[in-house]
This record gives sequence, C-alpha cells and structure tokens, in this order.
Amino acid sequence: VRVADYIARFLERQGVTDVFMLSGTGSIYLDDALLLNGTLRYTCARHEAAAVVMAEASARMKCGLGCAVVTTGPGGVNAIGGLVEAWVDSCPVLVISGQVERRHYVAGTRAFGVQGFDIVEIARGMTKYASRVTVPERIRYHLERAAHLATSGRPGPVWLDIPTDVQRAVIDPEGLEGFEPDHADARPAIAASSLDADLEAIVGSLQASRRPLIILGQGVRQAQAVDSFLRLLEVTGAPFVSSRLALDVVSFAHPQHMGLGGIRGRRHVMRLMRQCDFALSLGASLSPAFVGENFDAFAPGTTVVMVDLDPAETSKAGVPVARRVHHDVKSVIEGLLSRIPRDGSPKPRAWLEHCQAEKQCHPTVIDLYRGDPINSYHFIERLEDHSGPGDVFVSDAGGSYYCTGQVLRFERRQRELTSGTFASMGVALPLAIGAAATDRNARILVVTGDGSIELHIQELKTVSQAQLTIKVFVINNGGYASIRDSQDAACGGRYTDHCEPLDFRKVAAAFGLSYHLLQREEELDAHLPAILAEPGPALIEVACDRAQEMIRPLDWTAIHDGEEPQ
Ligand SMILES: Cc1ncc(C[n+]2csc(CCOP(=O)(O)OP(=O)(O)O)c2C)c(N)n1
Ligand SMILES: [Mg+2]
Repeated sequence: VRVADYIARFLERQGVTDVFMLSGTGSIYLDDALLLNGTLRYTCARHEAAAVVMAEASARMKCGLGCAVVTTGPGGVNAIGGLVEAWVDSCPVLVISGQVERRHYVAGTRAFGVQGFDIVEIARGMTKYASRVTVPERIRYHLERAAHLATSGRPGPVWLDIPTDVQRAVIDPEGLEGFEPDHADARPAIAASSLDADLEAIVGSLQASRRPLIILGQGVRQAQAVDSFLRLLEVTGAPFVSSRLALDVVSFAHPQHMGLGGIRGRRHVMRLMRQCDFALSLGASLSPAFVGENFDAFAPGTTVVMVDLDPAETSKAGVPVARRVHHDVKSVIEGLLSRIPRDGSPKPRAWLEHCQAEKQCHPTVIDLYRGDPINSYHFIERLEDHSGPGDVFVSDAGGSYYCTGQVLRFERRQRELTSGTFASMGVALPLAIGAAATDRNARILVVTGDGSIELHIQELKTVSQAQLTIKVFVINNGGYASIRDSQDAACGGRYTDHCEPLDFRKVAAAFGLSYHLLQREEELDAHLPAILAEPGPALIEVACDRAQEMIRPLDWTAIHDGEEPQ
C-alpha cells in the first residue's frame, strides 16, 4: 500500500473518525488518501490554524486522538497557531504535514525545494514528539510512537512531517517495525513508597484541616477519574472549585461545587480560596490566571498540595506549594479512597455550610444585570436556561470567555470547549466545527464577541457549507470591551483600537447563514426557543451593553474581606 493510505488506515484503527485538513501539493497524497479511505470523514478548513483547533475539539469530544493534515511551508507554519492551543491545553492531536521530496531538503537553508520549510524544528518546542519520516518502512514506528505519546501521561500534540515521495512510496504493511512504549519516552519510575508517603501526608492534612478545599482540574477527566473524584467528595465532605478546563466535569448543582475558581471565577470563590486552610489541587495547573498574579489566592498559612503528572507545573515560581505529588491523579484519588474510611471520618460540615451559603447569596446574575441594554451575563444565563441536555457550549476570548465561565452551570450533561489557558481570540468557530463534525447529533452553542469572531471569520463558510448544527451568538459591544477595560485601568482610558463592528446581517448573508438580532431583554425569552429549535446553523447578533461591569472576584474579595468564616 501507499504510505499515505497506510496512515489513513492507522488513524482509523486509532479510533480517529474525523480529520481536518487544508490541501496542498505538498500533502497531495495524504489528502488523496483521506478521500479514498471511505471510513474516515474529513472536513476542509479554510485556515490551517483552524484545522488544528478543529482536531483539538474532536479529540476533546471523543476523549481520544485528533488529527489535522496540512501542506508544506505556509501550511505547516499557519498550523502552529492551532498547535500551541493543543500544547498549552494538553490535548492529544496529531498534525501531519506534507513536505517537499527528500532530495530537496537542505539542512540550514531558510527554504528548500518548492515551499519546503523545516517545520519540525519549529514544532519540536510545542509537541511531545516531532519527526520527519524519511524512510517509508519506518512509518508504523513513527505513527505508533506519536499516537502513544500524544495520548499517554500528560496528553499533548505530536507532529509528523512526510515528504511527498515518502507519501506515495509503496510499502508492504506486513513486517514493518513497530514501537514498543517502554524505553525511549518512559518517565523515570517513581517508587511506590513515595506515593504511600504522599497519600499519608494528604490524608493527615485532610483530617487536620477545618476548612479544606479541593481544586478540580482537567487532569481528573483525562485520567478517567471522574467517578473516583465524586466518591472522594463523598468521603471527605469537602467543597471544591473548578479550573476552567474542568468546569463542565461536575454539575454546578452538586452541593459541594462552588463553581469556577480563580481570579476570573465566580464572585465568591476567591474569598473561599483565601479562607481555606488546606487546598488539594487535582490535575489543575494553578497558573497565575487562577491563583492571582501575585499568588494571593491563598492566605499565607494555607497548605497547598498539588497533584500533577508534570513536575514543571508544580514548580512555578510564587505558588506556595507545600507538597508536590507527581503521580497519576487517578492513582492518587484511589489511594486516598482506600485510606479514608467511607463512614465515620469527620467531615467539615460547618465550613461546607458556610461555602454553600456564600454560593447561595452571591449568584453571578444579579437584578442590576436584567433590563436593557442587554447585559452579557444575563444573556448567557437565558441561553443556558433555553439550552437542551447534551448541548456543547463554546466560548471565545474577552467578555464571552469571562461571562460563560462565571455563569454556566452544566446541569444537564452539557459540555464546554474553550481556549482554557490562552483565551485566544477566534478559536470558538473552529472548536465548534470540530465538535459538530465529530458528533453530528450535538447542538453547538457558540458565544463569541464582535472582536474575536473576526480572527477566524472565514470558517463561517465551513459552518454553512456543511450545514452543521452550530448557533453562533455574537456579543456586539462595540469592539474590544475587555481591552478598553484594561486601558481604563492602566492607560488613563486611552484606547488604541477603534474597531467598527462588522455589519453582521451582511456577514450572515455573505456566508450563507440565517441571521437574527436580539437587542432588547424581552427578546431573549421570546426568541431564543425558536432560534435554538431551527435546524442547521445560524448567526445571532446580541446587541449588548458596551460599558457593563465585568466581575472580578479579587476586587470583590477586597471589598468583603474581614468577614470571618466559621
Ligand atoms: C489572539 C489574541 N489576540 C489578542 C488577544 C487580546 N484580547 C483579549 S480580549 C480582546 C478583545 C476581544 O474582543 P471581543 O471578542 O469583542 O470581546 P469583548 O472584550 O468586547 O467582550 C483582545 C484583543 C487575545 N486574547 N487573543
Ligand atoms: Mg466586543
């Protein structure tokens, strides 16, 4: 078989259902193999960065490997913008780039052959494995190694660069050398005794703590430890806050769930984080976006234990981590479950009640936010109330990122896809397309901004062409409201950007989408049910307050400091 066809069959066997691509002569046989394969579906993106983000969404939807195929030179370089998202958000994506024929490769030249560029050198710094396949018979080894590394340990992207003469080379699939995942990439074995010592220490701290707080990170989902996590909540009786990428793991209705933590979390969470005396972070990276730029999320005396497979994450400057536990989150949680008696262990009831009262008393959407002009917090609350079980929310940068994190409750098995670490403008459309292509039954609810949507607006055509069930809600607040907010604070209100929002009615028409405008509060409940029930895609402009307040839990905490917990 051709190497290109071998690759397509390998992807199929890996459980990949959808590949995202933008064609080129440099990837010509790879593209052809996707067409001929018949089982794999492929979606043609209109920008390579978008193709990789689509693959990321596909991976997240399936909890498996995602795949994007791009061409040489500019194709690979464009893809880097999507690759970095998968890297920082720890998502298993295989990017396969086409490359010029082997004979044109010259190490050290800026460009070689027709559009040849040494993309492997660039990709290496943001992948778990990046390699050029120069020997056709080594394809199985490279694919198996790449797929293994992407999906094992802390997941992340991998990259294979395949010259066109290798793509079209014919190989005998029998007898190809495979990859044995033990030697080259194995992490140094950690002695079981150190896990025991960590578990003893955590149990000791939990039992000594009067005000414990658990931090739920996406590592828990990635380790397939959600059920164990729920049992841990039961036996400890401790409240928890969620990181952004884990926000949809447990419903906000759970009595121990205090909502999104961190400096852009729910109103009351920073206060609870400061009041706790013991914090157990499970698979969350505790970045400054969570613990504060001055690491002031926790009070000075708080004991913080951080469980993360990646030692680099636990040694960030300034985060006052008392104990770093570099073990798989699932073995840690199960180890704790085996040591904490199910009944009879003391539970921090008064503290939990205090947290529940805070949650109850400080909803995100307050009366002030209802009325005209539409407040984006209020809009998102209404949207979620009208959404259905299993809907997938996708948010973009700026106001849409902050508001969705502070409002959404995920009470009916809904999911969220977002650029968790970077909050990158423009990723919402490709994330939505990747999700919709992978799960054709899912309804995708995008919340983007009039600024963010412009960065991948070309993908609206991918949405309409494939008639994907994606409702694109654009919060129009007259440009970059969050940057205006920062410029008010830092630059005396001098604004650099004078973006004129697009005419979204015309945008919808140009891209072949149906269009709706919501501009008065009463229209939300009146029109959302019909808009959501309409089959196929739509672009919905939501005219919002240009100057509304954005909730900053740090400021809020400062105002309410001094109120003592029980
Ligand atoms: C790729 C990228 N470039 C720049 C930024 C910085 N940035 C954050 S929010 C924002 C404005 C977003 O505008 P919009 O989508 O309209 O949201 P709003 O702030 O108005 O709610 C900018 C420029 C970013 N997050 N990502
Ligand atoms: Mg805006």
